[in-house]
Amino acid sequence: MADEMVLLDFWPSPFGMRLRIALAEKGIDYEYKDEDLWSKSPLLLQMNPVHKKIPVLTHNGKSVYESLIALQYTDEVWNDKAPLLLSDPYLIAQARFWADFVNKKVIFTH
Ligand SMILES: N[C@@H](CCC(=O)N[C@@H](CS)C(=O)NCC(=O)O)C(=O)O
Repeated sequence: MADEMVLLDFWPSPFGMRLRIALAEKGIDYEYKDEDLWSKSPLLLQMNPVHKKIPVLTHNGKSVYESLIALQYTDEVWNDKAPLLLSDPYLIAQARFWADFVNKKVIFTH
C-alpha cells in the first residue's frame, strides 16, 4: 500500500519550504494543504496540538511537526533516496549551523 503523505503548510513559510525542498529532492509525492494561519483548520489543531503551527507532515495519518524534526524523520524513513546530509562531519556541522541560523533569525509572526 502506498504511503499517504500530507503537508500542512503556508506557501511563504521558510520552515515549510525546507520540507518541500526535501520531499522534492527525495521524489516523495504528497498532498499539499495550504493553511490560513489567521483561521487555522481543525486538522492543523488536531495534528499539531502542541504549537498549532505549520509545517506539519502527516504520514499514514500520524503527524510529525517542527520542521527540522520532520526533515530528520523524512531522511530516516526514505534513507535510500537522496540523503539530506553529506557524510563529511564538517559539512554536516555547516548544514546544521545554517539550519539553526534560520531557526533563530527568521521570524514569522502574526
Ligand atoms: N520551529 C517551527 C517554526 C514554525 C513556524 O513558526 N511556523 C509559522 C509559519 S512560518 C506558524 O505556523 N505560525 C502560526 C502561529 O504562530 O500561530 C518549525 O521549525 O517548524
